[in-house]
Amino acid sequence: MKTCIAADSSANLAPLPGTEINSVALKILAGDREYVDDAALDAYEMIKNLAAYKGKSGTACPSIEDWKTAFGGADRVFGVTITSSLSGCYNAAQVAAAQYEAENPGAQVFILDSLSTGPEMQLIVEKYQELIARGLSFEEIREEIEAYHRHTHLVFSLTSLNNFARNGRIKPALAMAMGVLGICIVGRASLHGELEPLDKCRGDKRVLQRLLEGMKENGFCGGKVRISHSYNEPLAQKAAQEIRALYPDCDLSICLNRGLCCYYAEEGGIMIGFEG
Ligand code: X90
Repeated sequence: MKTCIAADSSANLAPLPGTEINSVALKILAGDREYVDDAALDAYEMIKNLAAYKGKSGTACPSIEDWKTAFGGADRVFGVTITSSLSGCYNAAQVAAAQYEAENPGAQVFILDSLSTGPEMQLIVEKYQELIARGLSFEEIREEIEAYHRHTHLVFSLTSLNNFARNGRIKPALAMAMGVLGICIVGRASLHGELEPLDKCRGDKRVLQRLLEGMKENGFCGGKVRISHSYNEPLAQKAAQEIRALYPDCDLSICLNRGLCCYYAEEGGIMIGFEG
């Protein structure tokens, strides 16, 4: 029996040869240019090009066909998507799941709406891997992942909300209030999977303090932590240091955002997924 995991590219997963994890690319669109968020994308080049580009830009979720391809002929598929409150990804994956099951009698597909993105999705994928390795049944994995998801959270700090506003994904007034250089917005993924601002902060020190407070408010007490950032390694390292100062044995890792998260989190943004 073949089992695979499918996650859209907002999970920032690097291609993992040999493991059955398929990344489903979102797209970033700017004028005639289309950036496919796959392993070949140079996200740094993309954000530099976009910063110089004056026209409209946007994003597009994967198609139903893209999802079906990512299911890769498996008998059991476990999927996870970016929040359905901000993207059509979950909807496309759900339709793909129903079609795939109808076309492949006996196949089973479960898709979790992460109500979040980035490193919180990474935690979900890692949990799927663990549950599959334990040899659990389809139903057991589904129940366990839903239970796990009730204890995973996401906090973030963003240097700009321009691309969110540009794409109608937040109220423009919120983005305008951020116009001041050097101010970051610290927020979290709400229970409904929306961007929930917590505070406006100036300077890394205050940003870190507020991120850690946000983690504690969501019950963090030394569980697993996954950090991703848009070309802000110093801030990611400082966050890791502060977390390890409190919890020396914390299972923590850092990675770069891929294209989709880089586009919305913009250069300097950082996201922290954690167990509460
Ligand atoms: O379908 C599409 O075109 C994709 C739309 C995605 C919009 C949200 C992207 C968020 C990227 C930014 C920081 C975290 C915000 C979390 C809110 C739940 C990451």
